[in-house]
Amino acid sequence: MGLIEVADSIKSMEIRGAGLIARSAAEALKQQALDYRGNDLDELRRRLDDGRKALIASRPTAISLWNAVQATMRGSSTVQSAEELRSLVAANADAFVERSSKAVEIIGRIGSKRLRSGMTILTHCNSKAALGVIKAAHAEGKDIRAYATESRPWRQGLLTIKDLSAAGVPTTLIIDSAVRWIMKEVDVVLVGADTICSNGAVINKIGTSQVALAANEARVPFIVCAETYKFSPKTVYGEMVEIEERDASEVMDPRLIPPKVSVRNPVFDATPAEYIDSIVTEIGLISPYAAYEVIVKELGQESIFDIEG
Ligand code: RUB
Repeated sequence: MGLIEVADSIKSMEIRGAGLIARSAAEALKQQALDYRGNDLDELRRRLDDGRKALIASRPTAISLWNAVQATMRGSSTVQSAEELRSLVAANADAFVERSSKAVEIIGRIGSKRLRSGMTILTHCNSKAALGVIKAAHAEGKDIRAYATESRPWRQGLLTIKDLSAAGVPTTLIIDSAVRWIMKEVDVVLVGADTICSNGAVINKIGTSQVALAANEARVPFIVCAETYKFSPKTVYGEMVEIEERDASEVMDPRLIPPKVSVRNPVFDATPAEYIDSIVTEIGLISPYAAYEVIVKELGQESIFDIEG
């Protein structure tokens, strides 16, 4: 798949989930670099810059995508030749993909310590990081079960139940509006993240904040599972996270919308830090209020002041 096809597949959600879109973007930039066989450094820079922009524009909310592109292009402004740039981009992309995949495993190991036999977990949408925790606990022999929300309109919950079923975890599917009713049977909520802001707010699939409210009311711990490249240097710099609104046709057939009626389809929302018990990352289990430190330590002070594009 060429870079533009990858960007299109991210836009159309054939490639989805904040971790996977980040890894796919890094790999697409690597391929773009390797596909250019010439020796013109400026030409290769132009191609990579166009590619970088197309990837970043493909989905606006997940900072994982932006962080992946930054990590892949790191150091590229100082290279002296096209060959050097090709090798640098390829090595950066490989390192990012390896680190990202390892992070999901480590999050599974750390997060599973918070799950005990007899627990019921509720998860929303389809997060590899959150499901990794549930699957790790199950693989360790813990007798746990899960509730998965449907996650309208895309119904990513159907992917979640398939994944948990394949791992052998007893799982029940519920519609999104059943969350508050079911919460009295739930011991812990585990969700993923697309972006974590410097003030500890977590941006994830639409409906996540409602799940957090219901969990808070029922005194059920709400835990976020996220790799450190889901933390946003841009928010330290004061930027607001753009919440993607997708086409209304994903919610209902436009031909059936009655006159005077409009349909909106915001696909992410923000859960404030006060509703979040903890965030499981590959560098450990942290408070949402430690988000700033994670950004500085893991993504580097310079990432905060180098936010072009
Ligand atoms: C997916 C979603 C997931 C996060 C984290 O939204 O909100 O919870 O991306 O996923 P969409 P992961 O389906 O719109 O991409 O843990 O797999 O990175």
